[in-house]
Amino acid sequence: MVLESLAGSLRETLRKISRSSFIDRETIKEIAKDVQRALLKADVNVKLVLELSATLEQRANEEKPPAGMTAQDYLVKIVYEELLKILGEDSRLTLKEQTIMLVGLYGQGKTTSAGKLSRFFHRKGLSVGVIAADVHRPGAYDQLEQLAKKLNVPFYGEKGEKNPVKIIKNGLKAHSELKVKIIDTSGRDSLNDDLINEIREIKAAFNPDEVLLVIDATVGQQAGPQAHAINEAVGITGVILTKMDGTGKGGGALSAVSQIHAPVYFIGTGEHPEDLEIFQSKKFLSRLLGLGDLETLLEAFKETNISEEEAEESMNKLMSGKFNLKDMYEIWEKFAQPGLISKMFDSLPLAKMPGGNKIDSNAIETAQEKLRNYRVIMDSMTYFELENPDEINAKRISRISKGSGRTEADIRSLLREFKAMKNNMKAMKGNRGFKKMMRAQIKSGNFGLEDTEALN
Ligand SMILES: Nc1nc2c(ncn2[C@@H]2O[C@H](COP(=O)(O)OP(=O)(O)O)[C@@H](O)[C@H]2O)c(=O)[nH]1
Ligand SMILES: [Mg+2]
Repeated sequence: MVLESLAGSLRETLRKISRSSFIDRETIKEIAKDVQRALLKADVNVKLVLELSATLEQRANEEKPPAGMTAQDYLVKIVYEELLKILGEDSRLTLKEQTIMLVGLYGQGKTTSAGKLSRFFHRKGLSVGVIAADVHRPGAYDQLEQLAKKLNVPFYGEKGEKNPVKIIKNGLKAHSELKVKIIDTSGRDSLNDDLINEIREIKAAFNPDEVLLVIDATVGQQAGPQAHAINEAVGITGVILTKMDGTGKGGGALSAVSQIHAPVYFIGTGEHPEDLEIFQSKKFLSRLLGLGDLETLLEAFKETNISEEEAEESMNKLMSGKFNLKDMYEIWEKFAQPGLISKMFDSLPLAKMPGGNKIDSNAIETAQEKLRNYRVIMDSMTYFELENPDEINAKRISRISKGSGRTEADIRSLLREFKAMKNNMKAMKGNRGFKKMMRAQIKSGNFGLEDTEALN
C-alpha cells in the first residue's frame, strides 16, 4: 500500500485517542503534535502541516461533540476532516465522449498514462484512440504506437512532423468515430517558455474537455510549483500522480498538488497499463487511517439481498463486543455468500493493520471452508450454548462433537476463534461514533455510491 509509514503513525494516533480515558487540552496538544510529526515525515509541506495542526487543536478545544458522540470519536472526526482538507475533494473523471490532453515534463509518465487511460476507458466500454503529439522526444512516436498496439487501441501519429497542432487536427479527424481521444504531448527537461507556449497553443486550438497534468510523485513537494505554473498556463482540470509505488514522498506530492484545486483523478502504481487506481480522497483517507472502507463494504452489501438496515445492524452487533455465538452464526449466515466475505475482509481495518496479515485469496478460501464447518457445529448446539459460549464445558463439547460429526478439537477451535473475534471487534469499538457519522454521510449521498459503481 502507498504511504505505509504515514498510515502506521496516523493509526497509532487514532489508537491513542481511543485509549484516552478523557480528552483534555493536554491530550489534544499531544495528538496535534503526533499528526504534525507524521505528516512532516511524509514530506508534507511545513506551512500546510502547521496550519493543519493549529486548526485541529483549535477545533478540538472549542467544538463540542454532538449528543451521542464521545469526545474521543469527535476528535477522530476532526482529525479525519482536517486531513481530508489537504487531500482535496473527491471528484471523478466522467465516463462520456471527450478529448483528453496530457501535459507534463519529460519522464513524468504521460505516455504510460495515455496507455493506462486507454485501457481504463476501453474496459468501461467506451471506444478510445490515442494521438502521438510529442514532437520533441525521439522515440516518443514508437513508444505510444507500440503501447497502443499492445492494448488494441487505435493510434494516430505522423512520424517526422514537427507541428503538434497539425498532427492533433488530423488525429481527431481520424478518430472521429471514437468516443474518447487521448492526446499525448511533448515535455521538456524543465519548465520553460517553449513548453508553455506549445501546450497553450494546443489548448487554444482544440479546447480539450480535460487537461490532465501527469506528475511524478517521487518529486514530493516539488510537484507543487510545477503544477502551479502549468495550471496558470493552461488550466489543469485534473491530475494523474504517477509512480506512487515505492515512494515515501507520496504524501508531499498529493498534498502539494491538491493546492491547485484540481482533483487528483488517478494514481499510477506501476509501469504496466493496469497499474492505475482511481483516486478518491475520502476512500483513500479512510483506508490510510484504518477506519475501514465503509463504502466498499456497503457496495458489497448492495450486491447481495442484504438490506442496508440489516447490514448496519450486523455491523453494530459485531462492533458492540457483546455479541454471542448466535449473533455470529446469524452474521455468518448472511455473509457466507461468494465474494462477499473477501470484500468484507478487504474493507475491514483488521485486514490492513500495518504488520497485520493481509488476507489473500487462499486465506479467504480456507476461511469459507472453515465457516461451513463451523455452521455444522453450531447447528448441533443448543440455544443456551449459542447464547452463552462461555458455559460450553468439556461435557458439552463431547456431546456437540458427536452430534455434528466434527472432532472436539474442531469445536475448541471454533470457540477460540469466537473469542479472538470478539476481542478484535472490541478493539474497534472506539471508532463506533465515527462510523455512525460515516454512515450518515453515506446515506445523505455524500459518498456518491452510484458514481463509484459506474467507475470502479
Ligand atoms: N514505477 C512506475 N513507473 C512509471 C509509472 N508511470 C510511468 N512510469 C515509468 O516512468 C518512465 C517515463 O514514463 P513515460 O510515460 O515515458 O513519461 P513521459 O516522458 O511523461 O511520456 C517510464 O520508464 C515508465 O515506465 C508509475 O506509475 N510507476
Ligand atoms: Mg512520452
